Amino acid sequence: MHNEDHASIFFHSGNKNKISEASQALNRFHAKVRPFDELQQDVVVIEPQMDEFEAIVKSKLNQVLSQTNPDLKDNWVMVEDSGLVIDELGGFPGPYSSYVYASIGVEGIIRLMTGASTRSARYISSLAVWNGNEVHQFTETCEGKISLEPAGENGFGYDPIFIPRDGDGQTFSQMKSNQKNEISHRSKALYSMANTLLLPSI
Ligand code: ITT
Repeated sequence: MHNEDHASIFFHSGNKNKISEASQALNRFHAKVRPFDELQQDVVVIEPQMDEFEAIVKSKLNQVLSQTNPDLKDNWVMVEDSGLVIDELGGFPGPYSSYVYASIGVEGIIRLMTGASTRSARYISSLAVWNGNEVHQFTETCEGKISLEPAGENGFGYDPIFIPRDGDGQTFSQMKSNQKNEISHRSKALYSMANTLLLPSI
């Protein structure tokens, strides 16, 4: 059978990095992640301004499902909401990570952290998936700290300033993508899903 005929997990996200990380993470479970755009291109998601990742991601999934026209057959639909939570900044940027990254960037965060008494932080990934019957949600974190200055070229977003606790002292941007994927918040949420649900497999 041709690959395209197998059931897939269609991931709706405007962030290509998220889609490739998810695809890489679920490879070992023989599940195929494809951009939702391959199914339908005119779905518009307005990210609600809420404090809870779980509530945001639920809204995102409902918006996608209510606009989905093609028959999903055995395919699944997934969305994710993630962000960086910095203790010294009272949890900022949290659910506003995407907006804050676009406005002040990693340099802005480093400036805000000048003189900080603690640099502890965590990434959070919350995902919601429709498996044809019901919605399941998974949320995981990746503990770490904010570096003193940006370092590395890989990854995306806040990766140049995030040093995961379970790594070797390098920022996510200094690591190879498979090193990040072993311990990241996103992979952990995806692994929780894979260990709980029987994924559509290739
Ligand atoms: P979609 O909502 O369309 O999926 P997005 O990039 O806007 O794409 P979010 O609203 O979930 O996604 O915002 C998450 C932001 O948090 C993201 O843009 C990054 O700035 C940051 N972020 C999340 N996970 C990250 C990671 O693994 N590495 C670096 N930055 C991350």
